Amino acid sequence: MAISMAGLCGCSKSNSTGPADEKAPQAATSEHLGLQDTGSITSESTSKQTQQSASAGPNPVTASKVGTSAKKRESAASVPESSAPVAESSALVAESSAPVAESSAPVAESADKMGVKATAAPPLPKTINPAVGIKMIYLTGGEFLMGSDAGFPEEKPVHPVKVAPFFMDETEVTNAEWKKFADATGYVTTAERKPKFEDFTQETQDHINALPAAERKELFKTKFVPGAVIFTPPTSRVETREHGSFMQWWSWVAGADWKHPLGPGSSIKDLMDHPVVNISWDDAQAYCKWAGKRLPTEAEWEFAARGGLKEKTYVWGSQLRPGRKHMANIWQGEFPQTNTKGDGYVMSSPVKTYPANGYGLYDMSGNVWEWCSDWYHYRYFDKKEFDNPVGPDTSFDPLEPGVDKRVTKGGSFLCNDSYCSRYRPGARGGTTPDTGLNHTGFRCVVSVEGKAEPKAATPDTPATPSAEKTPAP
Ligand SMILES: [Ca+2]
Ligand SMILES: [Ca+2]
Repeated sequence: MAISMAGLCGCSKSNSTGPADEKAPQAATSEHLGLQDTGSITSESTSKQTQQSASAGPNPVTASKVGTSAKKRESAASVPESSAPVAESSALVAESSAPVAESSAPVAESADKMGVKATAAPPLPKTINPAVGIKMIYLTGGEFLMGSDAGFPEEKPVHPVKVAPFFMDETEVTNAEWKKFADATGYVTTAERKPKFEDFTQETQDHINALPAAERKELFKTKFVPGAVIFTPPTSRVETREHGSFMQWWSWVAGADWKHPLGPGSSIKDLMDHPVVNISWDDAQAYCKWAGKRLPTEAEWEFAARGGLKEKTYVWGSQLRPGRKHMANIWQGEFPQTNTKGDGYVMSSPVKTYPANGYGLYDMSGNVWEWCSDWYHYRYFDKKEFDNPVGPDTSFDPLEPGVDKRVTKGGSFLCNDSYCSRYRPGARGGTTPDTGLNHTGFRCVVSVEGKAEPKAATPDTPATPSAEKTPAP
């Protein structure tokens, strides 16, 4: 299935009682196509979600709404210049960074602040495409404690993990950087392609085939068109805890893609330094190949996000707003209908707007979710894999059995402390790899030449179909 609501805010209050309540349903569901009356695309569980969300009244995007949102975003006030956060621990601090072609040391400066001796970074691998303009930060690797025992069940247990040295992009890949790739290769993203009938599950295909001819024709004409899944705030208060309620703030928008982040009428003209969005995992993989880089493993991503801090709640420490300062682009106000824009942005923000973490990496919390290379399995941490883990061989999310997902990390501008707190480094998300969403982007890593590298990339398809039953809460 080419379209999924997977990896949506993916959140609910942290005091939820069980897996089924903890994340917004992330289905490759029929709602995206307005198929509420025509059946489920994926699973039994999806079918239930469809019924519930249909009764809750999905909130379709209109052209005028998209235009309004785009305007709001363009006029968003910028956040005051902020200084680097003070790290709380000196452990595992990266030494230096190296831009694409040369080496410099902005992170060495931050290491010095923490009283850690800086060491020279090895050269970047020559395989990196010289056209790429994103500076890379060298991370020495090492052991850290992954996950969070205070978070959602899928974040547990905290367990020691070791990662090898690697370089990571200083920022999320921006629209300007993605444009270089698109211009050089002519690559067409998932969101720009017309979904194919065969992309859908057999159940859905059968259902569509059973429709009256006229209805079927209309469906193909209006819904089987390129697009992406876009956040569309409801105009009135909604019950976020209700199962399937996420459909009230997510809509399939025809014509939404990386160049039109909110759909027709929106543009990236004034967003070139914002993270590229509506990029599927498959798209990110294509970019990585062109750039001579790769997606980070979940372990690498979390190691990097923690910035040398040990088991801290946030990538900058223990307090959400130290000194009342906004440390990341998240959501203020009552999600999803009211955003007070306390941090300056309702939607994405320019990369580097908020302070870097202890390793000199920006937006490791919030702004946009970031793809990792691993398959998502909500109980993967039970295996406690230690040495350069690359994720499970199979994917499983109890909310959507049968839907294979890749890991996303870091949360987004939609994450709210009162509803979703997945901007924490231990938090995890999962999204189907062929879905573009307007709160999801990515950044790349590259291994150090001659050093150990995570074992072979995880397979394109999980080793076995997801057949696990949803466990009892
Ligand atoms: Ca914000
Ligand atoms: Ca991010």
